[in-house]
Order: sequence, then C-alpha cells, then structure tokens
Amino acid sequence: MTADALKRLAERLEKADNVTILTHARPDGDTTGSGLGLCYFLRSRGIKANVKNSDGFPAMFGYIAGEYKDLDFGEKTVISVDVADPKLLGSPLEEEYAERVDICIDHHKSNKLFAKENFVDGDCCATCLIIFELIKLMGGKITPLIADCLYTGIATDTGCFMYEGTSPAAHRAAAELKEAGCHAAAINRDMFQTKSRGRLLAEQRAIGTMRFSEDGKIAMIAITNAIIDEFSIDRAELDAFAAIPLNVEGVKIGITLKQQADDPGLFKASVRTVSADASKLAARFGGGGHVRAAGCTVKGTLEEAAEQLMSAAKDFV
Ligand SMILES: [Mn+2]
Repeated sequence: MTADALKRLAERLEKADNVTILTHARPDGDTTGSGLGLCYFLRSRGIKANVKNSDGFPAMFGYIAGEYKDLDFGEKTVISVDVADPKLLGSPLEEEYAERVDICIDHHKSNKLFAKENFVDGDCCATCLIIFELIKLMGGKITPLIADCLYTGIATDTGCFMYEGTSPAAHRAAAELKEAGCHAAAINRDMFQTKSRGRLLAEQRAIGTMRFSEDGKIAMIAITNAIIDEFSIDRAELDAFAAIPLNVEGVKIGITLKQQADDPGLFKASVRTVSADASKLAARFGGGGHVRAAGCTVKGTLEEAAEQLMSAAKDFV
C-alpha cells in the first residue's frame, strides 16, 4: 500500500470508535489473523472493537481466537478485512452488512471496492501484512498475541513463505513478529504439518485416484462425496488437497476435482500450475483466479469432468 494510503487509513482509525470488524465466511488464516489482530490492537488503544463472521472461528485458530470475547457497544464503524466481495461475507452477515461497510482493508486485485473507503493493495501478500504496517505506523505495541495473529495470515497466504509472490516485506515482517514474540514454529507445525487422521486417510484415497497425461506433465486427483463421507472430514480441510498433484516430480499442471455435496453431477476444479496461466485454463470453463492458482466448475459425471479438464489442460503444457 502506498505510504499515503496507509497514512489516511491510520488517521481514519485514530478517529474510529465502536468498531465492528468483518471477516469473510469460511474464515482462513489471513482474514482471521487480520480481524483479530486489528481488534486486539484497537482495544489496546481504548477503542471498542469486535470481530464478526458468518461461520465462527475454526477450531484450528483457537490459539488466537480462544480468549476472544465480544464487547457490548453500539456499533459506529464497520471494517472488513480480506474480503474481496461483499458476497464473501456469507450468510447472515452479507444481508446485514453488504451495503454498509465503511472501511475495506484487503489485498485482492479483484476487490469490488464496495466500501465507503477502500484500502486495497493488490500487490501485497496478505491482509495481515497491511495490518502489520498499519500498527507500526500508528506506533502501536505488537504484543505476542497480536504477533501470532499477524504471523498466521502472512504464513498461510504465502504458503509458509513458499509462493512465488512472497515479498521481501513479508519476510521482514515475519522477522519482526518473531522478535515481538510470535510462536512461529508452533504455528507452522499446526498450519502446515498437522492433519487430522481423517484428513490424512482421505488424502490417501484421493491420491489413489491420481491419473496422469502428457508424459506426466498433467496430474489430476478427485475427491468424491464418498471419500468425504467415509472419513467425515470438514469440507474446509479440502482446500489444501489442491496442492497434492503438483507435489509429484515433473508435474506442471495439477488439477483437483471436488464433487459438490448438493449436486453430485457438479465438480469444482482447482487448478495449480508451475508456469502456465492457471486462470486462462479455468476461464475456459467460466472460472478464474490467479496465474498459478485458479478454479472453475464442470458439469457431468466424474469421468466426463475429468476428460474435459484433461483435454483442455493439454493446450497449456
Ligand atoms: Mn488474504
């Protein structure tokens, strides 16, 4: 974010009071860390603040959300964090807040600029990185709890600092957050290494479906409702499966098909690439996303969906 925009945001927050912070639905590490980090910081400044989302905080973020409690106040300012589109607030928050967000803080290039004031930096790795810079500019103290919040979002949105777009600023922020007392090793273990037993067994089954084409350059796995039901895993855990096909040596395009719970004849496809433009491949099916990570939906049986995607992917290797 430009120094100017960050300064305007800081000035705006100095004057804010009785703040409701909104995260997106099915909250991930970045929206959760941004929301809670900003909330704890504002409270430390004597500004009343709460964090709301449509689904509650997932148990995996208990180390930052566990002690969180709502305060009682009449709301005056509404801030969204890491929310690119008011639709992503989910139900019921979308109905309640879509039209009346005062300040939007985000890092998605696709942001719909739906708030009264929008502070969007599409080149920033994580919304938590914007919040980090904001707190520093405002001369705030980064407590170990706030450091854990912000580290969580930076680590998760950069794939533990492995994605191409991971900026020097993200590494510097991580260093400062470590100095501020964040529990980086424990967070990394929880976010990137620890899996539920059901998830690992479901991965095993999904890996069992792996098929290749184009001399091993394209790999595909499928997660069917049968697999999900058998191991009763949370659908939120499935997002991480998209990385599996690219783990295989030589694979340039990885596709993960996920059967939809409410429509077994519909598959959500996640496309991950090493160098090809994933968003162009997804666009052929009416989807979109980023250059190395995109998604779309395809109708049909599993075989039909797989065949359509595999044949389209051939044009990209
Ligand atoms: Mn994010």
